[in-house]
Amino acid sequence: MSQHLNVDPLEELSKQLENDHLGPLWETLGEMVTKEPTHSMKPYLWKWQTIRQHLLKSGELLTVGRKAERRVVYLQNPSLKDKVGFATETLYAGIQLLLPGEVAPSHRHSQGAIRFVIEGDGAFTTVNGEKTYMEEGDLVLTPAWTWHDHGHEGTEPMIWMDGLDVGMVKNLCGSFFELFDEETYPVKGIPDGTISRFAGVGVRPIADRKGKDGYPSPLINYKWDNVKKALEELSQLEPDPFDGYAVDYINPTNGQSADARIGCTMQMLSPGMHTQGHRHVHSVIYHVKKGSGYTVINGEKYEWSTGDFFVIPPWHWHEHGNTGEEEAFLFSINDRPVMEMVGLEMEEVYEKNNGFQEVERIFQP
Ligand code: GTQ
Repeated sequence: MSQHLNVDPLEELSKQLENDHLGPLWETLGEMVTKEPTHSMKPYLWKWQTIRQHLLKSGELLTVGRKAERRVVYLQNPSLKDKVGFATETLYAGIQLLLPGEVAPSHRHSQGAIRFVIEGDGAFTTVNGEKTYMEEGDLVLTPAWTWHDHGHEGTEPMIWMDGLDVGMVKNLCGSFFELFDEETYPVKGIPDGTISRFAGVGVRPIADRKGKDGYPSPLINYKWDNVKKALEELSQLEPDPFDGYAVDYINPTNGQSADARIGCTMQMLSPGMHTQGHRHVHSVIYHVKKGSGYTVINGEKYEWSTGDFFVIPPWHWHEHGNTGEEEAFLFSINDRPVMEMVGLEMEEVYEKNNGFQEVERIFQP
């Protein structure tokens, strides 16, 4: 029968394969093994005033304690809206508010976390019993599976950024969480003791001679004054073509990334500086510590000023410009440590048009 002749036996096979939960690679190879990174994540920018306003409102409506363990408003990338807490496919950023006298109780999780202090002082974080005070611009680590709680001995609201590898851990199905039996973990030693033991004096307790892989980092607070000074010194030298004057936060015992999986970087752009475009596999969440300027991402201009957050997806062209009168400081977290660990990191320089993209659109949040 002619009907019989019309059936393509190969199509028929594909249908049968589907029924038996198998697949024909001759049809899908290009979709599975793409020529370059493809994904649905898009860039986005959040204005500081919007975030801050909602965060302060949450401060009026709830109290931090055992019921609401953390008061945090987090970035939800609209292109990843079905994935809770995804700013990129691998990284999360929250903005946390702690009021004087509040205690955010002790817990631990398999996600690594970093804090970058935005406003206020007098709050502290305790990491496995090491207590450290948080001042504006400090980077504080609470590495994966370390007990941590936050408290506030000051008089003004305290706001900081939380960076966690939420998407990475979610996608790798490795999330664990535990509450500590008591509200806070017992404090050992003197507050900020890890700063004197590990922050750049060139000495190390002999007990740390035979560290395993050096993680978690013993140093848990990277003070802003020191980082700022390092950048000022660096600015006497040639800038990096793509990032201006930039430093990575490192683990003093092994020279690697401060957090094992979350890369942390601070960069300074001089007034008028416009960096060259490039793209890489790792994704980035930026927080504008200070200044105003823009970042062009795949032809779209994202204009930023103090406090804003924005994200750069994997394999997207990007370049930065400082339009302010003073130095701009950009703090960022990235998943480069993992991309390097698994051998996936790649970088390409934008060569066309003298290294600057054509701006086709201006982003409106
Ligand atoms: O302060 O421990 O933004 O566990 C998300 C998860 C903050 C924290 C966040 C957390 C914390």
